[in-house]
Amino acid sequence: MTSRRTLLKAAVLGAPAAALLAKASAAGAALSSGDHVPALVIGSGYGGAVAALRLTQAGIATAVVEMGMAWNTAGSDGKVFCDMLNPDQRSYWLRTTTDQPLGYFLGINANKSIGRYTGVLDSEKFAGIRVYQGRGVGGGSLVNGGMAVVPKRDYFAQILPSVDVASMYDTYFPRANAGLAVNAIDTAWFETADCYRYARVSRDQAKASGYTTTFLNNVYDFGYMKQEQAGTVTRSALASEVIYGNNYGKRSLDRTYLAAAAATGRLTVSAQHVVTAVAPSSAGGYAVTMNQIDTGGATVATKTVRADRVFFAAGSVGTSKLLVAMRAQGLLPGLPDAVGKGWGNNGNVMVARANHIWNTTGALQSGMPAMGIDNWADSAGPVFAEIAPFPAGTELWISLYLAITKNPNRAQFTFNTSTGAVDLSWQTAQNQPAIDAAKRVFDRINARQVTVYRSDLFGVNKIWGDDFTYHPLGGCILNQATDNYGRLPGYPGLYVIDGSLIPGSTGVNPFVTITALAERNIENILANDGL
Ligand code: FAE
Repeated sequence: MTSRRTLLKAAVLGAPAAALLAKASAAGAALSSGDHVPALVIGSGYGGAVAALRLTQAGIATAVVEMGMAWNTAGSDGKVFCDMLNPDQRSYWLRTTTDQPLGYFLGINANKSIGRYTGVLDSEKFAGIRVYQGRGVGGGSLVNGGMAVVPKRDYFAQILPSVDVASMYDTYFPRANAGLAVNAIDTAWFETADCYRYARVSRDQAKASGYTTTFLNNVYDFGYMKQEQAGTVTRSALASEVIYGNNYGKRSLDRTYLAAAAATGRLTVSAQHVVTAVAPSSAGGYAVTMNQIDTGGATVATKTVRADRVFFAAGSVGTSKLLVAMRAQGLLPGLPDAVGKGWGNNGNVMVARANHIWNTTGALQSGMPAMGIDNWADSAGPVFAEIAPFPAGTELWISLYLAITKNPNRAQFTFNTSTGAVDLSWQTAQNQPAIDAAKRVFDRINARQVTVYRSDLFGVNKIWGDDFTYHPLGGCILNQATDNYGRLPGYPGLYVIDGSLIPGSTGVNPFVTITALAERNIENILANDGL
């Protein structure tokens, strides 16, 4: 259990550290061809940020390479990020129309034209699923809902049986929560705040239908949110800002782990650099090739640098794609068969219900969810459903949920020799177990409340948001594709340290688990690998 003291100890670094990160991410700080670095980290999400902090703290100069932008410069509207009601080019990664998770309203396509730009949210399309991912210095922390949930202990033991559970819960989960600056909501305030009316309505209906609910910790500063509700600061979570970034209030990784790494003076960040190849170098270590891109996605330079150690932290999809391609192309031919396998969507499925006219959910809704329905103990279909906002700025009587289920289906990444791309075998039909589990809960709530599903938000006459995920996990599973700490066998100095290590499911929102596992693994690597 995270103690209150741990939560209070959480360190959010202020303006000076943020300025140091901006300096470490400035164009002049980027890698040049021919550079030789002791440690190179591919990607700046949770795994990458933990690696960057612990390596730099250990005295090791570390180069982070991130394909997305640094997101530290305001646009012409004075804001770094756009909101969800007025998406512009900053919203999506290299698309000309938005691809909103809830892409329809009243059955009509609600997407908009945007300029093609290296925006902050990627909707990466595979044959049977769209995978949403953050792009930028801070990875998924820039776009996510901030929910910081520690998985259930017995479920964690099931999914990662080779990991010592006691040390995770005694040491690494608390360490992750502190590093992420996780905070708890003031539950008395929650009961009266207009912006959480939607959550109270869903909570009361869940309880009346026999379900248990639980408060969720978050990295969004709830103290700031209180001031937003009181009207004393500029609104962010209360101004429909979430999945395209938050201008205020959110303690994303660029304000926590990465800022702390920059404060050591040993960090450089090469933003807008896409790693395309990693191979052993004849000079020792590894040659890492990358394309520097402009904001239209065009390559402006190709660079190759040498690194003694390389940490793959490009996320479940990014790391798996890179490693599968390197194996197929003969650059890392000895990677194990398990690389590319065991990918899952954390059982994600979304659904919405239509409330009665007297059950208003509120025109003002916090973008940061603070409560979940916990029906995980139901062996016939475990469900942990976050009560999600629908921050449209107007009353819509909608109750929205992101259900996390125990979908056992998994998929595999493979290199497609004819296209040169890496495919993911997941089929939309593989998400049926997630629908079945969620349906048990929401059918009952609908029956007890005499309400119905909305079928106009995920398509035309489509109840379930079953063809996308926010929670890609797996593809390079701990103790299968790597050793028990993320070392890639046969390639000393190559490590995996992100969500690809987790076998497809955490039973809760995943970033605390990814962070804690990264903390555990980097500690062992620093202690044993002669760094
Ligand atoms: P991630 O954070 O995705 O970082 C990988 C980084 O690598 C990205 O910045 C990429 O741009 C970069 N990259 C990829 N390929 C390359 C390459 N070839 N070269 C250079 N850079 C590259 O990975 N989780 C929660 O726990 N709570 C939530 O409330 C929550 N809400 C979410 C809401 C949304 C809309 C989304 C999309 C996700 C949400 N998640 C949430 C999931 C969470 O953000 C995700 O599990 C983590 O970000 C994954 O962390 P990784 O370190 O694995």
